[in-house]
Amino acid sequence: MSLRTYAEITWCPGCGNFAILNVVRKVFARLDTPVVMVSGIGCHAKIVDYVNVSSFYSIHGRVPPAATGIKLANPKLAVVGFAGDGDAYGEGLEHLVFAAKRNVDITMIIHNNRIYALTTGQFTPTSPKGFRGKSTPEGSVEKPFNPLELMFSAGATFIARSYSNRQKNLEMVIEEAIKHRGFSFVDVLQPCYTFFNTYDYYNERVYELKEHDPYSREEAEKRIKEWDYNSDNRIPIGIFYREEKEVFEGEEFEERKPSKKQLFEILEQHR
Ligand SMILES: Cc1ncc(C[n+]2csc(CCOP(=O)(O)OP(=O)(O)O)c2C)c(N)n1
Ligand code: SF4
Repeated sequence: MSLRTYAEITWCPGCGNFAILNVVRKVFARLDTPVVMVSGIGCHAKIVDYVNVSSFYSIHGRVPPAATGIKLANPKLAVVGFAGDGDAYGEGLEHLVFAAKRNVDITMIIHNNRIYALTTGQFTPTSPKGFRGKSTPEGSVEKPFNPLELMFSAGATFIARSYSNRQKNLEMVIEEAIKHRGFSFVDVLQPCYTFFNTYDYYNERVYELKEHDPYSREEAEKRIKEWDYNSDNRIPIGIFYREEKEVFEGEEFEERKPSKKQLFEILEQHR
């Protein structure tokens, strides 16, 4: 099952999004669970047009609430959100933080090209200091934040980073993230060939985590802090942290959820 669609792919040649698409199709084809994709707005978001599964094109920064709604309405679905770094870490940061805090069972895959690409290259919260783009022609004066550190504090129960140019690692990470019960977060280093070509930079520095215990909070914190998205340190990829914890849509939520009959009565009252 290739999961291809008739839509013409309009990403630039060399874009890191092609590898993410390739991996996502492979992983989805193996899943036992029906899957729904939810996207934000940007180059990354076009991915929903290229995979033949149910999908919802949401609005800029609002992938987590849209995905949460879908999951609560039908907990049997695997709900996978695709967002850009501008989308998830800029426009809609609070939604990402609260989805992690609630530990709702959705997966968020961030196409982190470290710019707003569709709008031709403005700086985002993960652009390095000194980044020159349309909105910072003389170089950004701000230092980036580390999204993994943020997700760790917010309560995400699965935290990973991968690189679009390491497809085997990306495949393993995305599959594990979807299978994890709870909020899964995957930051994918995805070079934008046109506006911020970081291939050489990552190829020199990226390495895979080995002999790392993702169930240890201390270990995870240490590895997460190894690269701050600004320094020239080596860049670990893989699963940094995982934890088994009660999910938002668990027993307590089920007890309070109105039945279908009650929902129809409420709708009737508001006719
Ligand atoms: C609420 C809102 N603000 C701004 C825009 C304009 N806009 C469209 S795409 C985009 C950039 C998206 O960047 P990112 O989320 O990083 O995704 P990428 O294009 O890099 O994949 C912006 C700012 C919008 N569509 N909606
Ligand atoms: S502008 Fe950048 S992120 Fe967008 S399709 Fe082109 S290479 Fe990819």
